[in-house]
Amino acid sequence: MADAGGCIVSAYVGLGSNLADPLGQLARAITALAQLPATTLLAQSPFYGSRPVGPQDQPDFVNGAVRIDTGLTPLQLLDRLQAIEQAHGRERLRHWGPRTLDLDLLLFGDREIHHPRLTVPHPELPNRDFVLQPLLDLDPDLALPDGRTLAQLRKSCPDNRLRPLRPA
Ligand code: A4P
Ligand code: MG
Repeated sequence: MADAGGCIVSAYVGLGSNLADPLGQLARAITALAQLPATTLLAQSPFYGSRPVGPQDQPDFVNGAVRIDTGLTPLQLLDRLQAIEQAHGRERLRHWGPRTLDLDLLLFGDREIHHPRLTVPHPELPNRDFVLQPLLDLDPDLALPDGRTLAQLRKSCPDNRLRPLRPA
């Protein structure tokens, strides 16, 4: 466990794509996540189609999430996620705009992280059904570090017309 801090933490990564074969992008990203050092891919959610949040002049998204155990630190993991995004041809053109692949670190154990490069839990998590539903598929009892359950949050978050695309 060369670059690990010594302890293994359960983390959740959200995946999104709305360009260049989104389903294929997510499938290849999950293969890349499974190959990260000091990391085990434990489970993947079903994939969902969703209406875009943000600019509406872009295609619908495909979204999903995975659960991993990792010995990487949160910033090491973020670096790895961004490297996978780059390898998938990610261009940062427009905030909340279209993208080949977006990997967000949603939860990192029960830690709250406030760093210039990284906020965990992901700040938009409570507002996004396309994040909450895949997380609930992975663990219906998940809660934020502040105690709010994802099941509660799911009931009050906006509707982005989620539709299951295929079983995981
Ligand atoms: N960053 C801070 N915290 C995190 C975190 N927890 N995980 C920083 C990942 N990155 C984090 O991200 C900008 C910077 O956020 C990174 O450099 C990192 O240091 P970005 O991916 O380059 O930019 P962005 O995606 O335009 O902005 P942002 O705020 O990350 O957008 P989101 O939240 O990723 O939302 N609609 C649907 N239906 N489905 C989607 O998946 N996604 C987005 C993007 C918009 N609308 C969507 C979807
Ligand atoms: Mg992002």
